[in-house]
Amino acid sequence: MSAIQPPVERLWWKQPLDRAELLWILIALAWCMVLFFMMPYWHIYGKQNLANEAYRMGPEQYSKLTQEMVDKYKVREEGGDLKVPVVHPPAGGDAYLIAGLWSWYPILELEAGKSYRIHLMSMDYQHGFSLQPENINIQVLPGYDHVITVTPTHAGTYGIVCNEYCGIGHPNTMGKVITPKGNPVPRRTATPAARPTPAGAPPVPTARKLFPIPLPSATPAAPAHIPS
Ligand SMILES: [Cu+2]
Repeated sequence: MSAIQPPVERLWWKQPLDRAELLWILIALAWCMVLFFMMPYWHIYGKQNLANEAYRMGPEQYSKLTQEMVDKYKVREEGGDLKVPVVHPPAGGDAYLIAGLWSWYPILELEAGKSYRIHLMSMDYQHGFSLQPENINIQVLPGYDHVITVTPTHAGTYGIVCNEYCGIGHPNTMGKVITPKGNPVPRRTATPAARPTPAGAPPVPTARKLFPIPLPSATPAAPAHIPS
């Protein structure tokens, strides 16, 4: 039988199945089954399949949540004239990232060893979240709040590259995730602790509420000084 010439028997599908043909069909089926069951196996025991969640949400509501996080936890700005806010969200909490034409917003500063729920959504078209050099890749769509739970394992600066072509500014659709060395407490946390507390009043809880991490010994919980 030739693959180029028409079959000798015109009604070839009525011919009995050849033994070799049956054998290859069974081998292919068995391999399909192996790969099928490897998917949940890799998800549970492997390290390459992300556990993620997705929720329907409008881009307006999502951008509102992102802006609320930025206003609450912004520690500085980067990117020169672009003034991209760097946000240090509380460990164990939610962190929002917006993909749009043509940038990622804001820059996230995460602590190594702490887990975060990172939310991703596009404001316009399909974009790609590609975290480098870790090589974590996720499609980002408008209308879907895509949540991944991540724990940065070591300090460094990670680049976010858009890996879904999104137009003329696609090569500029980049962002950043920073995991600082030694997890320095951002300057902002020190401010409420330095504020004098009136005698007898409970300590100002703001710093702990914003960043539930132990404050360094550089800011000792000294009793409030009451001038006599
Ligand atoms: Cu793109």
